Formats: sequence, structure tokens, C-alpha cells
Amino acid sequence: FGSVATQIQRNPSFSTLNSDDVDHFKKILGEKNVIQDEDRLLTANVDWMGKYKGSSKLLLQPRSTEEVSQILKYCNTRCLAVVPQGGNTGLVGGSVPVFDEVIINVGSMNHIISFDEVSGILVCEAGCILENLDSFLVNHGFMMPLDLGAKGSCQIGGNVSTNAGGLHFVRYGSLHGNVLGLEAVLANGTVLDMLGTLRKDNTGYDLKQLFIGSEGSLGIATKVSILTSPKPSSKNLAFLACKDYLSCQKLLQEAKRKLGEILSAFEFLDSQSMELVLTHLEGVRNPLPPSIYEFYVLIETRGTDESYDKEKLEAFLLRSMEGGLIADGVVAQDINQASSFWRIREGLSEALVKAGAVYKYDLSLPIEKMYSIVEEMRLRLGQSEKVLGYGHLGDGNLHLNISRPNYDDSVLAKIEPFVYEWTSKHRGSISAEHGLGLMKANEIHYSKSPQTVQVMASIKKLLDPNGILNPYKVLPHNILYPEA
Ligand code: FAD
Ligand code: 2HG
Ligand code: ZN
Repeated sequence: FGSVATQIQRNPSFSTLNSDDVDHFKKILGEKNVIQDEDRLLTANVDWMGKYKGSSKLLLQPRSTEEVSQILKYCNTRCLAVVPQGGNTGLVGGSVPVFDEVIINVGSMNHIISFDEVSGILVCEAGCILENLDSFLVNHGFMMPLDLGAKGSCQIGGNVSTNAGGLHFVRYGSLHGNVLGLEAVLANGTVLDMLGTLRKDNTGYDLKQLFIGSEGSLGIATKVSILTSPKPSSKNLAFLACKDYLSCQKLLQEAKRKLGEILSAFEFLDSQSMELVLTHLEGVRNPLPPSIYEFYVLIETRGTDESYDKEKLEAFLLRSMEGGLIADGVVAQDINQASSFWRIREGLSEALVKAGAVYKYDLSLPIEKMYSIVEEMRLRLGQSEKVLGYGHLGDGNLHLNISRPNYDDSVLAKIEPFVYEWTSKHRGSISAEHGLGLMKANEIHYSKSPQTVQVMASIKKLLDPNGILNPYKVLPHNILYPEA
């Protein structure tokens, strides 16, 4: 599939599943939550891109924290490796087994536990689907602080475990700030109750932060407490064209200054991305004259005063047009038009999968340098390769994608390690928001010092001494098992 990380050996210290194990799980979960059906396993073994495939023989669907605890306790004693799986929308091969790991999906744990309308704090089980949580909150005048293209399938437990960023990070910030509490089950079955509902709590180490973004390598998240935001009564969305990347940057600088507190998204895509989405997604249309512009920017505002917000946005757009930062643009006139603009940006990952093979990179870079890697990659790979740049410009997060009809090791060899070395040289991160998963477990040193990685490995060994939780992911195998 075009990833060096897939050339690894199964850890021989793991047991192989047998019929006694299956019987034991049936005792804990009941027959129907122990899945051996081939079709269902086929789906659960393959990631969203169809790029990473495992060969698990078992999918477990616990309905309570207690059941998760019993499963893990048993797996730990038997040395059976497991992979926690949520909506399976992850993009780094972290959510599927590498070999025969048992898949544990908490999707049946999908209840809302409480919602406080004064504080806006929501407590729910980890298997709740992001979009369902948002629909629940809408009825109370609130919204989730994160939003992403996969909202219809991803689970809040998966979002927390990947520390997902998304489209409104620029406004609402990271899950490291919005998640107030967590319940997680450790490899040995210990339930860690860190399910606080306080904004402020400085009583020693904030352990839940370790689990946020740990990609299922330290424990299984079972409950989440999260700070939600009041739903804005006014929303505006502008779809704009810029002649070059410098104009996009200057526009961002101006947007932050002039739109201030109402700026809720600043996204960009280049003309190659636009072309791909128009080619592969039905019903998607460029609202601006086609094939003229190099860059497109989406600016969204959210606020509480419709006429004030609109005036503010319009004045900003007018000034930016006069100043030459915006070449062309249109403001959505209704919800349908707004969602058709969002579809262009949110549909990119789907269009890439439809187009064939994809080499996907998710980089944090200083904003002024962010697009240079796209240009350098184009020069490196030549005109025959499609190199796309898009992402969360407001957060300095580039999604660099190389799209081609099939995977090819000679092309991959031109991309990696170049892309990682380039990112490291510019003091960026090789994973802004998708995580390391299987894809980048061996590349962590491009973004973290050896001492930091050693401390991470010590924490992993402390919490999961047998290494049963999501093996081969996040940390390099040779650091966890130097003797192997
Ligand atoms: P999965 O994909 O099932 O799992 C992801 C990781 O979390 C795995 O390592 C898994 O082992 C672990 N995990 C899952 N559930 C648990 C649990 N309960 N306890 C412990 N570990 C668990 N990501 C962004 O950051 N920003 C975006 O804008 C964004 N947009 C996307 C758009 C599309 C169309 C797609 C397909 C993906 C996008 N993603 C984005 C990536 C992905 O959706 C997110 O990473 C998401 O948060 C994963 O949630 P999930 O439930 O699907 O988790
Ligand atoms: C997005 O921002 C997601 O759309 C996915 O993080 C990015 O597919 C990608 O490269
Ligand atoms: Zn993204």
C-alpha cells in the first residue's frame, strides 16, 4: 500500500485467538456483541481510505465501561492484542488491526449522560457520533466545539483519542482545552475516573491530557465531558479567490484583525484541489468563474447579531477587494448555498479516495512557509503527478496530498523522507491533527526529541506493560522493544 511502516513483523509475544477466548467474550458480552461475521469483519479490517488492511477474526462491541474493563483485563492476562476502533474514519492507519488484533468498538455506548445549560458542559459515552451530539445540542441552543467532514460517522471517543482539530479550530481551539473530563480503561482493566466537569482544576497532574491524542495506545476512552458553545444566531460564509499564496496570508492577517471575535473558519484550497473535487464529486460546482484563480479561501463568521456581523464581513470584504487581496468572491445567500461551498472543501478527502491512490500528509508549518512544500513537491515529482495543497490556513495546518491512479514505491521514495525532513527543517510537525497511527509511528523523531520519545515510551510501558493496546502504532517498535 505504499507505506514503509507496513513492513513490520507480528509481535511474537502476542497470543493467537482461540475458541476458549471467543467463549469467554460471549460470556462477558452476550452472543450478539461478539462478531465473527466475515462481511462485518471485512469492513472493520479496512480503513476509510482502503489503504490499510488487517486480518482480525473478532470484533467486540461492549455496552458499558464494566464490559470494556472485563475485556481488557482478560486480553491483558492472555496477551491478546487489541485495536480500539471508533467510526474508523482515521487517516493514518491507526484504527484498523495490522495483523490479527481483536477490534473493540464502543459504538454501542452512545448515551448522553448529562447536559448543563448554564455551563454548557456535556457528559456522554465515548461511542456517541459527533453529528448526533451536535443535533442533540442544537435543541438546547448549543453546539459541539469541533466540526469535521467525518462528523456523520466519527465518534467522540475517536475524536478525543486523535485530538481531532477540524474546521473551527481557529475559533474554538483544541480538545486539550475543551475536554474537561474523561473516563478511560487501562490495559489491565483499571477504570480511570477523570470525568470532571470543572473548567478549572489544578490538583496535580492533568492525566486526562495524556489520553487526548494518544490514539488508543494508552487506554480505551469510555466517557467524555466536554465544554460546548452557545449556538451562534448569525452565520456568514464567503467563498473567495486569491491570485497568489501571499494574498491568502495577508487576507488571514486582515481577517484576524478586522473580523476579530466573529471569525470562525479560515480554510483554503489550491486550484489543483478544486479541479479534483469538481472531477470526482457529483453535483459540486465552482461558484466562481472556473480555471482562472490559483487559490480559494472560505471565510466563515459566527456571531450573535445578524446585521452587525454582515456589515462587518461586507466592509472587510470590500476593503480586501479594493486592496487587491481578494480577486473575486461570493457570499452565501442561504444555508443551501453555504453547504454547497462547504462541500467543496469538506469533500476533498472523499474526492481523493475516488481518484485512486493517495499519499496523505498533514503538516503544521509556519504559515509563510506552508505552501512552499507544495511547490517544491511539484518540482520534485514532475508534472505527471497531482500534488494538492489545502487545509486549515488559519491554524497553519496544511493537508498535502499526492493523488495518483495507483500506489508506486518509486514515487513514495521521492516523497518520503523528503516531506518529513523538510517539515523538521522548518520546525513544523509531521502530524498537525490526524495523529501518527501506523503510517508515521517510525517517523516521530522528525517532530519530537529522543528524550521526549523515551519518556513517551516509559509512559506506554507503565500503563500497558504487555503492549496490547493498539500495537505498532504511535511509537517506533524499536524504542518500545529495543531487544526485539
Ligand atoms: P477511528 O478512526 O475509529 O480511530 C482513530 C484512532 O483513535 C485510532 O488510533 C483508534 O485506535 C483510536 N480510538 C478510536 N476510538 C477510541 C476510543 N474510544 N478509545 C481509545 N482510542 C480510540 N481529523 C481532523 O483532525 N480534522 C479534520 O478536519 C478531519 N476531517 C476528516 C474528514 C474526513 C472525510 C475523514 C474521513 C476524516 C477526517 N479526519 C479529520 C480524521 C478523523 O475523522 C478524525 O481523526 C476522527 O477524530 C476519528 O474518529 P473515529 O471515531 O472515526 O476514530
Ligand atoms: C480535512 O481537513 C481533513 O479535510 C482531511 O483533515 C484532510 O484528507 C485530508 O488530507
Ligand atoms: Zn483537516
